[in-house]
Amino acid sequence: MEQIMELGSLKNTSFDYEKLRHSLRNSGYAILNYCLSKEICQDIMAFIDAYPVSSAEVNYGGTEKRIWQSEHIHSGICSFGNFADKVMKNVFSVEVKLKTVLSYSNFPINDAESFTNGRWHLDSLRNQYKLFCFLTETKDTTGPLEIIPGSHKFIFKLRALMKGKYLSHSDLGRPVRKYQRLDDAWVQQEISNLGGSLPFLCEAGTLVLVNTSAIHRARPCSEESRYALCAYYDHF
Ligand SMILES: O=C(O)CCC(=O)C(=O)O
Ligand SMILES: [Fe+2]
Repeated sequence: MEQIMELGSLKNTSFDYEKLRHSLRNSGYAILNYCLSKEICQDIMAFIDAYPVSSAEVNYGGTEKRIWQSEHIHSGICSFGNFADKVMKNVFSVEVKLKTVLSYSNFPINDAESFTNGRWHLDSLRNQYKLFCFLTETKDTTGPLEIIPGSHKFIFKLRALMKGKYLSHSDLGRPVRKYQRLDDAWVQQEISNLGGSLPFLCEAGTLVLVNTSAIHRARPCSEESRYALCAYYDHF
């Protein structure tokens, strides 16, 4: 926190944690507005752009660039990581240390079906949390993170499991489970049943805490770009 203050990168540190907990419980996410300044967002974006492609993970035909363990490379990202740990402590009343901060950028994909379909997934069947920071204003067309609120609830997961939508016999011994790439047609039905999906359309510098056992995806980016940070945590 002290380091963040020194950097002058943090705009908003006072949150109604009870309200955040309530939103997480009921909807599977919580939004923390106006956390990082535009300046620090731009500085981190410049770092992502300058980072050699050869050392990054590249996906979606070269349109996604991912830098793992980036908190060890850039001091502003390190500060974000420290702040993320404090947010987790305040929300969950547990002392946790992040596993990594992923820094990444997305540019428009060509609309090959393999890049647009099959994106809905869960990270885990058990409750698990990630803290995202969007470094650019996110719009419908820039590939926002999208969640199906309510799909994190135990009863929803149990029903999906019983219908065989999350696990299948053939998952045994396979690296990818069924819930890591859900059936798009089934997800569309559940979106109607649960009252819609929610793309996070927000100002640059906004943080979103997500229970990633809810159904979610990165919507394909079709225009401009999206830059983000994501603090990863183990189950706790
Ligand atoms: O990039 C995104 O918006 C979401 C990616 C995702 O599914 C994840 O980090 O778990
Ligand atoms: Fe995910």
